[in-house]
Amino acid sequence: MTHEQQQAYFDANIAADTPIEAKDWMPDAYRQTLIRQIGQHAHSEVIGMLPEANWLTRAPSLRRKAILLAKIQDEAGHGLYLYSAAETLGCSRPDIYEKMLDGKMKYSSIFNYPTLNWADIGVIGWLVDGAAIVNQVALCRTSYAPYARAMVKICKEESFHQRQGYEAAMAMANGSAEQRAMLQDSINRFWWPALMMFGPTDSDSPNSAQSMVWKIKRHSNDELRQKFVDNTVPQLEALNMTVPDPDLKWDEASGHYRFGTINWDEFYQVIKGHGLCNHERVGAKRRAWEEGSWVREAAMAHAEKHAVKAA
Ligand code: BYC
Repeated sequence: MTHEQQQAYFDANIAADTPIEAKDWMPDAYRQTLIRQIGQHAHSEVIGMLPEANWLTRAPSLRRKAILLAKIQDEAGHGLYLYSAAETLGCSRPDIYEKMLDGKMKYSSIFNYPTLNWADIGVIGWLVDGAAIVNQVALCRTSYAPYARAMVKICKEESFHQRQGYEAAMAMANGSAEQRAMLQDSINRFWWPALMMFGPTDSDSPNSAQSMVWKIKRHSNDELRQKFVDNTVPQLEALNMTVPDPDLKWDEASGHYRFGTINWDEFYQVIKGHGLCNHERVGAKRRAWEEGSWVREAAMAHAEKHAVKAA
């Protein structure tokens, strides 16, 4: 096929909602956009283990500790599925991982905020995984099939994460005045950063238009953010907690909650590397990468030895 025929075939498949597989021809810009997004998504999963791991040794009961351990292990698994999906596009895992360590690839802004009290663990499950699910359910229908398949399993696990988070928050909401205050403090710190997870507002999102044409993204950043707010405000009210937004109000005419202005300066500072925990997070991953180099070398030597034997 000529280049024009390949492009026409690809465009027809996108128009017909026929998933694109790894071996199919695809425009280079589509491939690069996917490596960027899937890579960022994978990095977010593994960096996201750190704020939660901070509370593993201080979980208030064995039950809470076992749940938290399982959740953190799930996040490592999500990272593995996503790095594998990225590799099907021809990139190398160490290369994109090192780009993240060098600040050349991003990970989700949300993980640059500290976990200061136990309620943060419930609130991360509820709000952060809750925001992630809204975005990721849409990604189960993304046009690149290996990414869509990874998302199906990830969404099942995220759904458990969201519920365990809400259940932990509910226990605190039904607890002492001190526990309720701790929960409210956590909601106050995580509410706005959770809204920022959906990315810049549509008019300031440089990648959205093309990603929507390619059906990598099925909904815009603002659509998904609105869905999250509409889902979550009633959950918050059910706990008798307050949304830290004086402008939040129910709009009967549109059937949506209207919310105040997001602090976009803060968002851009965080994604440029100037958030509260950027240095700590990347530093921890860099140390683990360097200290684990002997494991990678031993595994590669083992694989090579077996390859020689087999030949
Ligand atoms: N944080 O043109 P835009 C989880 C960047 S982890 C940082 O709208 P796009 C969990 C964006 O990359 C869930 N950067 O971009 C894990 C772009 O920069 P570059 C993580 C952000 O890609 C452990 C620039 O801003 N989920 O659930 O069309 C424990 C302009 O943005 C952010 C995913 O990664 C951000 N929040 O749309 C617990 C979902 N937002 O790359 C939980 C997959 C934007 O041009 N990703 N940027 O330098 C996506 O759906 C899309 O990439 C986004 C952004 C909606 C995030």
